[in-house]
Amino acid sequence: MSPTYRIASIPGDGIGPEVVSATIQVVEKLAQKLGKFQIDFTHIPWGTKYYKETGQYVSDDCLDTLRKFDAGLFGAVGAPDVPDHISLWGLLLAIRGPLQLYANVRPVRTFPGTKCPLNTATEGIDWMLVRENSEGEYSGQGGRSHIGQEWEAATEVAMFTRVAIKRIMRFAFETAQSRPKKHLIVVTKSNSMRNGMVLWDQVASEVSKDFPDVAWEKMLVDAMTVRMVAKPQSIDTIVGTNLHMDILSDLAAGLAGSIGVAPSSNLDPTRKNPSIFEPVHGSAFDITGKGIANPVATFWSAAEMLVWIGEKDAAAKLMQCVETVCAAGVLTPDLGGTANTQGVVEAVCAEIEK
Ligand code: GGG
Repeated sequence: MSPTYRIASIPGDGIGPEVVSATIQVVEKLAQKLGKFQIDFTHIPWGTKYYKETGQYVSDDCLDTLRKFDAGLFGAVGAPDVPDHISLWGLLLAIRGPLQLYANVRPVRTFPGTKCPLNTATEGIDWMLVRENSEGEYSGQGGRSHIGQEWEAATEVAMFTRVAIKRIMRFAFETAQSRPKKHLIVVTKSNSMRNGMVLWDQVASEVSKDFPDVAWEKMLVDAMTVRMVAKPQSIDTIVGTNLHMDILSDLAAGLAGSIGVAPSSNLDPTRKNPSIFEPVHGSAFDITGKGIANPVATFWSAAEMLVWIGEKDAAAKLMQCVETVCAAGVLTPDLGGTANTQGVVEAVCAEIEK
């Protein structure tokens, strides 16, 4: 009997519902065409509308709700009339940390239809970015005092634990080991940040001993930005902290051509909890409702989800169809095309049908 996968669909805010709806259409088409598995999407209404109705971004039982699914497909979070730290902590960060989705994996490569904005040296990018996703600068520690007064103060504590560094480092070395170049760059700021970042360097060195076939090096995050622009071919897998990799992955997506095609996976490598897949981009209120959002980042995120749940062939077929459509010039305006979101969906579905 063919398996049925239960997927939580959390479209969220802004263009999230547009790109998630587009993706459900192509994944359902793929499942129907291949006939090897069923996929059952359940809509979960968390987001800013839910917040305005209930006072919170997610339900009280959100973690147990998600645990009923094999995986989640997320859209975006953020609204013009709610402070970003309220929406981000209310939704995404209320899930990633508590579910211990500690490995945020962001593949970046030049994609058919994208143009590298800087120079041709960035063509042929094929990087794997691994972001620690459970602590660091996103640990939620800190506070404000003397609010509104001249001597107002605020702290934002970056908390790093040996356990969390070790598990993300092992994951990163394993990821690098599985790739042809077997090369890993460990990004820190251990010259000025002399506690947590030095612990990162130490743990990297310890873990590396179990991976003698992986060539690795340390790099300061500021120098890494220059290397990404100037020597992109010298990079394969990169691992770094929650904040550093959030920033570097946007830079990487921009260098490869567009954040509109950049996917991400929030993984629990222990598989105790469902992993959640989402485009790197946010809610993009400037284009919400215009029907022109690029669905490719979410298609690619769904392909990563299919790999994770065990449907590698389906994932490969989906990516091949998406790349064929993009190479044929069916592109949304962010890539210089004239197609709308539904036009891309229909082109990909037609390619799946062939
Ligand atoms: N689809 C991802 C999304 O909505 N991201 C919003 C955002 O601001 N994320 C910040 C982060 O991942 O740290």
